[in-house]
Amino acid sequence: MDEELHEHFTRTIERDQRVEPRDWMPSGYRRTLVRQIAQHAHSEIIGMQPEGNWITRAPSLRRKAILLAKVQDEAGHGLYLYSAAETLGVDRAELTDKLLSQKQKYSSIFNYPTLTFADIGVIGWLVDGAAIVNQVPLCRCSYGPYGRAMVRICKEESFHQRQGYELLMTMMNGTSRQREMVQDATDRWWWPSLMMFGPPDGDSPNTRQSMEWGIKRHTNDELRQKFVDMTVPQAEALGVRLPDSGLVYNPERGHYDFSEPDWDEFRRVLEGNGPCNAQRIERRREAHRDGAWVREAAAAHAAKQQQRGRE
Ligand code: FAQ
Repeated sequence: MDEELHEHFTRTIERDQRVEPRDWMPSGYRRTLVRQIAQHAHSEIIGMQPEGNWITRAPSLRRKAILLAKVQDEAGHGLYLYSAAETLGVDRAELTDKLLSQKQKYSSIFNYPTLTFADIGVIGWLVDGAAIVNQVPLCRCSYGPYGRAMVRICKEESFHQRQGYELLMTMMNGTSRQREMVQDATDRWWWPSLMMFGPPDGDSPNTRQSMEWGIKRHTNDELRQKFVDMTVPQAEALGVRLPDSGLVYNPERGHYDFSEPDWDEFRRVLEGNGPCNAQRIERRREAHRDGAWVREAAAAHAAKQQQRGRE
C-alpha cells in the first residue's frame, strides 16, 4: 500500500501535476512546505513593519493612502499563506508561536531600517522586485494551495513594485536633495535585496531536494542573476547608480557580472544580529499580546454561534 502511494506521488511530480491536501505525500515534502510557507507568511507579516513606520509621516494624503493599501495587502498575503500552510495540518497559532519564539525564520530583508521616505520607493522597486522574481516561479509549485495563493500575491506584488518605481521617478524629477535621498536608499537596500534569494547554491542545503519535488523551480543563484539583469536597465532609466563597481555586462554569458554580497552579514542577520531583528520581533510580540482580546472575542462568538446552531 505504502509503495503504491509513494509511486502515485512520484508520478504526480514527474507529470508536473499538482499535489493536493488530501493526497499522500512524503513527510519530508510536507515538512519542507510547512517550513517555506510559514517563513514566507511570517515575512509578509513582519514585512509590514518597515513600511508601517512611514504611514503617519507620508508626505501627502495620496502617498499615505497608497502606503496604507500596500501594507494592508501584505497582511492579506500573510493570511493567504497561513491558510495554505494550514492545509498541511499545522495550526496558525502554532506557527505564530514558532515565529515569536524564533524557532522559525522570516526574510532577512525586513531587519533593515527605513530611514527616509525614499526607502518606501526603494522597497517597492527592489524588495518587491526581488519578491516577484522569486515568487512567479512559485505559482507553478507542485503543491496546489501554495501555487494558487502565489498567483494572487504576485499580481499584487507587481502593482507594489510599480508604485515604488513611480514614487522614485517622481523624486528623481524633484530637487537635488530628493535625488540624493533616492541614491542613499538604493545604496543601503541593494545588497540586502540580493540576499533575499538565499545563500549561494553551493551553500543552500534545501535547493536540490526542493527542485526535485517541484517546490522550487530555479536555484537561488539563477533567480539572483535574473533580478540583477532585470534591475540594471531600470536603474539606468531612473538615473540611480547601483553600488557595485563589479557590475558589468558580460557579452559572452549574456548576463551582468556582479560582486558577491557580504555573506557574513547575511549570516549575522539570520542569527538574529541584524540592525532591527530585536525590534521587529518585540513589535510582533507586542501586537500579538494586544490582539489577545480580539482572538478571545472571536472564539467566544464562534462558540455561541455553534451553540445556537445546536439549539
Ligand atoms: N532570509 O537552503 P536554502 C515578501 C534560510 S518577500 C532568511 O537556500 P530554501 C514580500 C532558509 O530558510 C520575502 N532566511 O533555503 C514583501 C534556510 O533555513 P532553514 C519572503 C533565509 O528554503 C515585499 C537556510 O537559509 N519570500 O515577503 C533567507 O531552499 C515587500 C538555507 O537556505 C519568501 O519567503 C533569507 N533571505 O530557499 C513583503 C519566498 N534565504 O529554514 C513586504 C519563498 C535563505 O533550513 C514588503 N521562499 N534562508 O532553517 C523561498 O523561495 C525560499 O525559501 C528561499 C530560500 C529562496 C528564501
